[in-house]
Amino acid sequence: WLVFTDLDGTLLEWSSYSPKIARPGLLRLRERGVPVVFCSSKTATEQRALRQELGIRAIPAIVENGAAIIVPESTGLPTAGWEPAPGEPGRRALALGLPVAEIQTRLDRVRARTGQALRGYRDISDADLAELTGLSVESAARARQRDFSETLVEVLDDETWAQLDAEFAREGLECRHGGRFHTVTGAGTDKGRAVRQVIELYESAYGRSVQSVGLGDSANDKPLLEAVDHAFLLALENGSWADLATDGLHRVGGRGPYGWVEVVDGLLDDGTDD
Ligand code: 2M8
Ligand code: MG
Ligand code: MG
Repeated sequence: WLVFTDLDGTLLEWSSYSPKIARPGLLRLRERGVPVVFCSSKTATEQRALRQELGIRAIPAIVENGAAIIVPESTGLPTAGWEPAPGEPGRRALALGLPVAEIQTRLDRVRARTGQALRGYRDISDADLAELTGLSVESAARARQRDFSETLVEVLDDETWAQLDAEFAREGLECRHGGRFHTVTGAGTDKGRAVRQVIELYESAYGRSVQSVGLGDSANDKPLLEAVDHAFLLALENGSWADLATDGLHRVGGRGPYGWVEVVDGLLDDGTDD
């Protein structure tokens, strides 16, 4: 097995961002040698802090909503031609989207054309973000260290977001909805593309095909769930599910990490190790 998991509202509790509920399942997967790849809007820095908290090392990471993949050299996965990951010794990075400076320039043009403020992480402080999210100020600082995306904190209705999508597309940008906020990357970037790439890395390293499992809770997880063999959509805080029209999706009754545990227990009981 190869497991791809979203973080907020999936592996992590929605309001506290705590990995406590999922932790034992993560450890059991690790004992069984099942790679668990974090696939999230979170930055490399945020994901590194979480791995450290959980004592997890040497695993690929899909960061900034699929805009980059980071792979430790020690995994032995084939990353020839990838760049050294900035600030992460011993890791290689593959950028799939646009650099953040370019995204900001294009967002400025959308601002000018639409008159929308498109308030994002660049416009607020670590303390502001901590207040908006319940993250600690240190965690908020890690969320703001973005290389390939900008998160918009603007509250707008669905119709306005849909109108903006056309403007983003004109600029070669893409905006994905993560539950709380909206993350803008280069067009053609999403969690699914990054997941397919990581599956290929493992398949070429193993010399055979692998069974992939995906877990998520929000609209930005749709491409992730479509890229895997076994897709699990976890319930939201309010007990309902995000409205994703995806074939073959398993809707899990448990909310966030409670659903995550149900799915992982099922996999582990299945007795399959590959
Ligand atoms: C953003 O991600 C969440 C979902 O994971 C969202 O889009 O609602 C990202 O900026 C992420 O880096 C940050 O940790 C999170 C904080 O809630 O918001
Ligand atoms: Mg989520
Ligand atoms: Mg396959």
